[in-house]
Amino acid sequence: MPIALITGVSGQDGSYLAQLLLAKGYEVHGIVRRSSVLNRSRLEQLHGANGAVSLALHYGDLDDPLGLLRLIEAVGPDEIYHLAAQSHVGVSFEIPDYTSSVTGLGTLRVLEALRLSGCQARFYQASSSEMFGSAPPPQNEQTPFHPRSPYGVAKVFAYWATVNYRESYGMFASNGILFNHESPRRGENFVTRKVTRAVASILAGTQRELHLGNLDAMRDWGFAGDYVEGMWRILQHDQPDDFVLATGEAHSVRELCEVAFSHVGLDHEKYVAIDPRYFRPAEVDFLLGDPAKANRLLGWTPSTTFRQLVTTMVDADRAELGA
Ligand code: NAP
Ligand code: F7E
Repeated sequence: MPIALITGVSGQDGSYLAQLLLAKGYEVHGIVRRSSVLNRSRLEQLHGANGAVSLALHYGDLDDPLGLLRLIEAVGPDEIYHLAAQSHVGVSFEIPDYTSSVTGLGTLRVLEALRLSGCQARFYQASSSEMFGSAPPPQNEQTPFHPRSPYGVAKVFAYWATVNYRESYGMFASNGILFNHESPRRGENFVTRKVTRAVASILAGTQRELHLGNLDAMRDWGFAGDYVEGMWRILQHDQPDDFVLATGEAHSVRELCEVAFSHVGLDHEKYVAIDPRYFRPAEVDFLLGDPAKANRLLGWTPSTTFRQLVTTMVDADRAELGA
């Protein structure tokens, strides 16, 4: 039975990936950080009928290099999926130092712990389309990076650290350069979930308006469940390499609002208000990925359309709020 270790297992992607790997017969270990209240709601799906969790959780933090080393030695994984990060772009402008440490240096710490352990695990780095920043669309593996936030800058560092450990030490270390991917498990302060949650709250009568920032930003939004399958395929490839995962289709934040509100018969223009608090010091205007390489070499294609994704998220939020 192959053994996988996931950092960031309590996050959106970590929970889908754990589910996928358990279904594939892996022994799955996840790293969680200590918090004053348990933050494992996304892992509830993994509870067995008797309430038992079928994956092993270990306390750890990207700020604790020796702890990471001890964990890798103890678990002895065949594959490491490094997903943990301070992942919010807007917040990264408010806490740039912390974001650089966790999202940038955190990757280096996992790579170095892996190297020192002597463990031969394959390593996956959760790289991001935010690295492309202001590079014109469409973006692929050859597109030069021009990050526009402390988060994007930290991800560029982590990307190159991964390439550098591959080239320096012959490690099987790969980057998945993933464009935005969403789900009903998406954090509530990312724009898709903020919108779908607002639609449900407005229907429930607990919210009157939705305050947003830049409605003109274009994003290539896919479904997280499809993207974790892509992560797995990247580590099953015969050699380490870097791959873009995207849908190849872009939509604006305004279109996102139109689809979400009209799904329940509401006109978004009556509810959406522009709030400058949500503008970023520098914006990424247009992300549109070209996933041809992943399609050709990994046989990966996304299965969910933009409309399916948004309406599924609205329906899930309605069900959760009883609206
Ligand atoms: P997410 O929901 O924000 O999850 C982030 C995970 O990292 C959580 O489990 C979080 O733990 C953990 N974490 C944060 N700081 C940590 C620390 N200091 N030590 C240990 N764990 C820590 O993010 P996601 O959407 O699943 O994304 C997964 C990865 O893919 C991230 O690296 C993200 O930057 C990257 N990415 C995401 C997208 C996307 O569209 N979703 C696209 C490209 C790349 P808590 O639960 O305790 O907060
Ligand atoms: O913003 C605009 C905002 O925060 C999308 C992360 O998973 O994907 C994600 O980063 C767009 C931006 O995602 C609001 O200005 C307008 O243009 O949902 P988001 P993101 O910044 O694209 C990448 C690939 C990652 O790697 C990241 O980890 O929507 N926008 N009004 C807003 N955004 C937010 N959050 N809130 C608003 O009110």
